[in-house]
Amino acid sequence: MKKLPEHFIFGGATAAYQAEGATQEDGKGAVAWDAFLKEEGRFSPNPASDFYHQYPVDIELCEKFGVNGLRLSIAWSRIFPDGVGEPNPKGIAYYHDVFKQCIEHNVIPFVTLHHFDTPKALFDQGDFLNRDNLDAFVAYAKFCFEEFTEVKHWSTFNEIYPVATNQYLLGVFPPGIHFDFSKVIMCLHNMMVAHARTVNIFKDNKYPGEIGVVHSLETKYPVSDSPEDIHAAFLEDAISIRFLLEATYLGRYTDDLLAALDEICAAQNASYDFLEADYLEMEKASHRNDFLGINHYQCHFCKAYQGPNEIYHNGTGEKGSSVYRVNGIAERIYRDDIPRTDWDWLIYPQGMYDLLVRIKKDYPHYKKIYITENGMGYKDEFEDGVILDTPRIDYLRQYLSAISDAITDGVNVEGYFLWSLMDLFSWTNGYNKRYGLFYVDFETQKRYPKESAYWYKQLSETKTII
Ligand code: BGP
Repeated sequence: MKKLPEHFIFGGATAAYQAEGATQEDGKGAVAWDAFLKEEGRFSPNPASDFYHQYPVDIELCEKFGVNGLRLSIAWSRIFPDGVGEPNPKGIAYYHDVFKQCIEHNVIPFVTLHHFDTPKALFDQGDFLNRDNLDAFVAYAKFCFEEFTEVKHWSTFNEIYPVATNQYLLGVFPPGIHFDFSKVIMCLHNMMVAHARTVNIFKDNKYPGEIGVVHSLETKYPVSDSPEDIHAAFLEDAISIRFLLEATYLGRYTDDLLAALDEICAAQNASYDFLEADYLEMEKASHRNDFLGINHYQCHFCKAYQGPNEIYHNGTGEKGSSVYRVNGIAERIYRDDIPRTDWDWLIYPQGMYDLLVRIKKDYPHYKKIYITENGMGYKDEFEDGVILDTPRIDYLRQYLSAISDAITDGVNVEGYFLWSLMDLFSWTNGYNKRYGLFYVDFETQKRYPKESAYWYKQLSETKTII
């Protein structure tokens, strides 16, 4: 039987916009999602899991079920409704109380400053493509470090790669732009600069606690041994993983990486321009990250692809409907021997192990890793208050075993945050893709522990994966 370390964090993960609801309450400023979702007309971000009012219930459930860490984000527009200017006292008081309740219940808050929810006023000015908005983010971060001194674990950004690609490649996040690789690359770079500037301020001012960044890292493999497919996997890896790890841990991009970017730009008629001053800031930060947060759910098998760009995002759970083919980079291929969820996410825990071992090998000064998200989206069935989510338990068992193996092989992983603590709103999938340990009846907002919650509780108590 595999074990996890004695002082491991068995956390649950959430994000402000996906859990809180109350998007118009107590002076919260607008975010681009409000109008985007309204226009799409598929689903509403209210009331979501009503965490804005239900947090005492959720935090109590954490304590009861052995969840000793809660990953949550601050909604920037609750603190600064327009992103900059006068802070909103009600937003500040709200988060103080959330953190207080966490601490009283022995649940450590791990706080993300930005989880896909730039205030609309700044988003409309170009989000992170606009360099002025980097200043606004850094100022907001500094304000939080000085205000919320009870927080000791900070992440700057959640998932820079999905921000860039969902906004400017897939077009499934606002502003809904498709196939614009210049914007993708500049968004990745600029957010990494904002991260570096924030880390440097945190360290220069000696704020207490630790700081890192959360990256979504989906391991890439070639679908065959052909040199073309191996190169396709290399390119997919370069833009989605290596770019961010080099920015984080080297503070610059290697020649190999820049050559891959140039190849992608040539195929996609794109360009980029990185300022020399950015590298100074990034290099300074590259040895100051206290941890790397990894969100990892799936991996991809890549095949060389030349042809028209074609992406179809499966946002309904209709298995087999996903399409991903990007000219000059890769096509993603499903393999019959690898199971996948109804949303076509491949269940391949080896991808988690390979990723962890690679980080230790390629960036030996990484210090510490938290798995900040992992879990299984599933159409849970609710029968008389009982939710038998056996496939989810099986998924968790496999991925936690891969983490345990990586720890045995010398990777320093100190915690795991299951996505998600309770069922919540999924940006592009709405409410039928449930992830929670706790089932939420979105009508009544009542919580019900799933079978997986009991499984996770015994894991947290025994540190043994059964
Ligand atoms: C990550 C995000 C989360 C969450 C999760 C599950 O990318 O950080 O916000 O949504 O993925 O994704 P989805 O809701 O699309 O299934």
